[in-house]
Amino acid sequence: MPVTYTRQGRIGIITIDNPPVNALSQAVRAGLMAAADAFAADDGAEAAVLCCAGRTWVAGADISEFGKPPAQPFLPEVIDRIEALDKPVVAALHGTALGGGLELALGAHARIAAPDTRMGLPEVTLGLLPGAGGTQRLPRLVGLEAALDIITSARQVPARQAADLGMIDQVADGDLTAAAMALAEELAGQPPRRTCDRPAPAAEDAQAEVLKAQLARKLPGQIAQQVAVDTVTGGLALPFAQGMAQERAAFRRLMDSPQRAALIHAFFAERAVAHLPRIKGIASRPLDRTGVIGGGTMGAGIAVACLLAGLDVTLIERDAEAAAKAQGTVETLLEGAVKRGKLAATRRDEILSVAFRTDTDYAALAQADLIVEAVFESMEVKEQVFAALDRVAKPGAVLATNTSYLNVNRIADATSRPADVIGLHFFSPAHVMRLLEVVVADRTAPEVVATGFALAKRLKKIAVRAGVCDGFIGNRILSHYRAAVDAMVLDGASPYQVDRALTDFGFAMGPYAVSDLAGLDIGYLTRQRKAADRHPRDRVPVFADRLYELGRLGRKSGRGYYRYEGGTPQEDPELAPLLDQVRADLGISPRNFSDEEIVARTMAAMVNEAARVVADGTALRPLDVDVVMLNGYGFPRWRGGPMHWADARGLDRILSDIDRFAAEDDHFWHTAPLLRELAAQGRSLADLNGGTSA
Ligand code: 3H9
Repeated sequence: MPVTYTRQGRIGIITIDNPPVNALSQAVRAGLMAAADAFAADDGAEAAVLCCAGRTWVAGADISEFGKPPAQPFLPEVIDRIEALDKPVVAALHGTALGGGLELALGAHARIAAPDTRMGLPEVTLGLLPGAGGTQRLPRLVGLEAALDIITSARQVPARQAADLGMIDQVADGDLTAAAMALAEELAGQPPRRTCDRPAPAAEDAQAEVLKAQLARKLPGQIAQQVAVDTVTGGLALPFAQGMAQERAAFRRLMDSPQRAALIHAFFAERAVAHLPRIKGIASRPLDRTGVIGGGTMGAGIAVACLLAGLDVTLIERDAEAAAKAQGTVETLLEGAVKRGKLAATRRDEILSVAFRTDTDYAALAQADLIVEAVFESMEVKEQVFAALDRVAKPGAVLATNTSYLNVNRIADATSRPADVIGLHFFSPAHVMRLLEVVVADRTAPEVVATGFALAKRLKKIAVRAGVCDGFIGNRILSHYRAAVDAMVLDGASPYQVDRALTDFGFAMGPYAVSDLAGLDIGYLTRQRKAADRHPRDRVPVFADRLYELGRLGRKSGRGYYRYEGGTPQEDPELAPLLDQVRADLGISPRNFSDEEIVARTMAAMVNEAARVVADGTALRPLDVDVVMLNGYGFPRWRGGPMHWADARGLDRILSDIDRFAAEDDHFWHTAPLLRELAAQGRSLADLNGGTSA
């Protein structure tokens, strides 16, 4: 029984107990209806407390029911039933009161919350809007501006702020249940204060249009926020019941949208990546004391990520000067966290005096539980570092490399303890980016893998397991679609058009703006490294080499594909003649590409390589690829990731695109056998997301 009704004196107690997060499944909704009836019929009860067992108040509707046929009773009816009761109900909140959970509380007649409770309406992050009265009840409690902010930003409001806004009546100091019972005693016998009876704030169309325009600029392509603004403001001009009907209609429309399907796929995929059969039930090793080798951008970022998570960090540099520089970088990054309000200044001081130190001697790592190497990307250098670590690290220490493409098996061979070696591929800036590829080498021990995942959890990052290959999941796929993009530029497309077409598709940045940000030297050095393995038919982006040779290294030199006078990127008229010259030298007659073709080629290349990455086990499932591309490569979340996008577009259409492109270049374009097999069997990539034994 997920919902129970009991009574203590003259106070009825309705308890929801549906682990892990008390989601409002059909059984909970039915249970709440029955409990409301029981309370109404209980003549001994003059008020009730509605509370939740476990770690949190209701965190929302049961998302796993979305996309399936809806089952009665529907949540708005359940909340209406509670609100319509003629005896007061006090909602006692703790943990996270989110979505339908907060809406349930808004339908109660009073709200009290434990001090660390957080409340919000995050539905827009799932491509939805609050569909159980949130668009109509919240503005009646907190006013229009605050309601629109909370609904469109999806932010979680802390309890004290919620009390100041009028969202809740009280913050409970001390025991929540006792405080809720006391409030119920106080209200017992009084008529219930129904939120729906409060006057609606006036809504101004002009204000709504300004907000919608701001949201369209900030979140291009996303529809839920736009519909939410219209639903809040449109509904407030109507009587409550009609406002609710309008909300319901808008919610249903969004429920049927591909964006909703994509965003909910992303939600569950980000949780599924942590479920690995190979480490189920395996305890991780300790990871309180960490070591970082190398204090460049990456090493310092990793150190700061660990420090912000409360870990102890010793950072090793080659000499005192480099160590002082690394110390400075770490201090600057921490200062940034203080400025952004993420870290108290006193905590920063404490971290710097107690938890962080630099050293030039590997011996300082003798007690470290986990050591991450972030030195120059060269196998020789890494082998030396790991041989040295092997000499000083304590038995059982996890030895991790942050390489972004090198063979982790070879790095492990440099030690006498390959079972302790793993790849932990952070993304730059490491203290900000949420993705962590956990690269499992042939002999990595399961508890070392479990420690990689435990570290990610501690750092509040999303870990995805990857197999060993050049570039692992993300960079391998990137280098393939990047080749397709560069080939288009060789054949006549402008880098600016490519960037525009792909940002219009929804990417956070275009590939050439990304090159400028990363520095053109990075791509140049990669091409040099791979030059010996190059096939005569590989298309080399000679224009990128030319830019590098001209010292146009991107943002850091003020000029790359774009010019950066005053910091903002501007198209550079000198680029077109340079490209024309390169094409003439190569004997290419340039042609035009439509934006649609740019997207089709980029996506076909991405999906094709991703299918190979899944087929050879580098990624466990298609969903692992999606999580990597969403969190490390700026893929639009509302498209769900390349694998989800491929299913939505149809594998047949992608195959026919690849066949068409292969007719021109059958060296680059080879259909991944997995795509052909799935299409022939009428199956989708999502069919591979289920059980895996790896
Ligand atoms: C809504 O409410 C619509 C209404 O307006 C209208 C309806 C008519 N449902 O994240 P965690 C699972 S839309 C089902 O790892 P944490 C999750 O999959 C909803 N399952 O823990 C995971 O399962 P597993 C609006 C859910 O402590 C487990 O719980 N609400 C739901 O890091 C633990 O989750 C939201 O969008 C759910 N609603 O974070 C809130 N929520 O262990 C979504 C969680 O098998 N949830 N699960 O992988 C969250 O933001 C976080 O889960 C929360 C806990 C902050 C609650």
